[in-house]
Amino acid sequence: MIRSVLVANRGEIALRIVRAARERGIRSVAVYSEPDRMAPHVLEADEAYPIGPAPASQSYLRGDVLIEVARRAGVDAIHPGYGFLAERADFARAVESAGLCFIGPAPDTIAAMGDKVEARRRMVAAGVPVVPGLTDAVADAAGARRAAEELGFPVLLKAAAGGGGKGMRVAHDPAEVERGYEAASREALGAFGDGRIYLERFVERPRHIEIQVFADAHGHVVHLGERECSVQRRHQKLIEEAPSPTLTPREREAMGEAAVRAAAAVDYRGAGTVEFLYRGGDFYFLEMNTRLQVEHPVTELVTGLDLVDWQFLVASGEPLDFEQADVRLTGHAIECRITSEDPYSGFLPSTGTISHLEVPGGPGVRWDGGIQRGHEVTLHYDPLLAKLIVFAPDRAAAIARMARALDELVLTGVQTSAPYLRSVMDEQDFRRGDLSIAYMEEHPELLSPSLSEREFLAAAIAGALLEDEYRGRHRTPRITAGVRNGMSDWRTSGWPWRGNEWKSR
Ligand code: MV4
Repeated sequence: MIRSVLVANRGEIALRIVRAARERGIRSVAVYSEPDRMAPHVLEADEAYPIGPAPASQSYLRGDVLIEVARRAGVDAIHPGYGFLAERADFARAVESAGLCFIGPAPDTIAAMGDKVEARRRMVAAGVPVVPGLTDAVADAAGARRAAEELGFPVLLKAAAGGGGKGMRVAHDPAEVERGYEAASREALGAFGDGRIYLERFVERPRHIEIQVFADAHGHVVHLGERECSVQRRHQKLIEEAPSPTLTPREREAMGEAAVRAAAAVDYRGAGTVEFLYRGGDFYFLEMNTRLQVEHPVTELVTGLDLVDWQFLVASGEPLDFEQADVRLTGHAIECRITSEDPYSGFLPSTGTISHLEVPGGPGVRWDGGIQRGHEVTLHYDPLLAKLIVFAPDRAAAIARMARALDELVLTGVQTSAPYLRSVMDEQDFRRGDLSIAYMEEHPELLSPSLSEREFLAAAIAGALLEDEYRGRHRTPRITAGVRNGMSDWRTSGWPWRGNEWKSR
């Protein structure tokens, strides 16, 4: 069994991994950039080492430094979390060359899935449905045009080295293909150092449904059901849920079986996700993510499995002690990503110091956070502050629970996605489960605050006064919670009580 692990990450996921290690009796070693010196993932780990200044390129992305720290700390394994070095085959190889265990699949699996054309070829060979399209990159704009005319319009030009939507262009006619080819190829070359482009038929208004897979080192592969991730903006997911609101048991089984075939075809090991586009009962392989994902908690809640614990077990050579038939999905889980972005200014990143934090609680509520009061939010890292996850017997109850939990949340000092997420919980299409990847674009009304500035200010004042009256006697009036979340820098006279009266209560 692994006895010690270096967590090559920061924020909520680093803390999540440190917690799992503690429960398994594994010594955890955190790393931190200068501004993260006092971050929760550092304080909760058994040991912590500095790795450099704030920019990720000089800290969390320094593979050589991380491996050196792992050696110095005498750990057995490195857990990369997500982002940063999690899907860098060369880093995984360097970790293994240093005689350490990389918690993830084999480096060759990471490399194969990182190349989208290669991944597609392997999936076709394994009998996994893919979007009609090419299995090779095209040579030039004329080649792209010929291929598009054969496939039929509209088509999507994609970067072979791609991911995350970079180097993607939709084309509705031959001229658009030629123009799109040049732009996509240039963008892909800039982003990935690889300008190869291939084509697929463009699937309009699909849903993004992904299957969690898990494999041990002995050839056993299972799937843990799906996550619906359609509520996203520019490839950043905002809400994820399990199960998907409308997938039938037969569709789930078919997608699950396809995902297991996909994983088996690349000798998968550990936690992985097979992404699909879904439309009208058809589904198509999109890509495979060879890491633990941000949204893994919704799967944990409906399966009762601890995925990080299973990553440790599988990396230690333990076999999965359950089979596909033992995997039962119960209830409904929803995750909301609390990000430091201002939904009412086009999701512009917001910076500042977290001045107040009250975390929601109660039954069926989970908070995976990496922040505390006094934490400074900068532009150096991605804006994910925390994940609020709820679990309830069915979807309607989960939505009600999420709305309640978001009302309880108090997070001030930066603007956050929370008020936007709260408004989604009341929105009719969301409530009906009528989702697609265009959901956010198709609901621009959610991008304005529900209160006018004047109402907002009046409510804030009333809220602050009422809170003073009610504190210690009743639950804080509901209006204050909603208002306080949008009131990052506004004070009556000190936060949020009048004068110092509260002290004498
Ligand atoms: C597609 C597609 C429609 N048709 N492929 C987005 C990034 C990369 N993972 C693949 N993506 C897409 N591929 C075909 N043939 C639409 C998208 C897409 C998307 C997919 C999943 C989640 C969000 C998305 C947002 C925009 C476009």
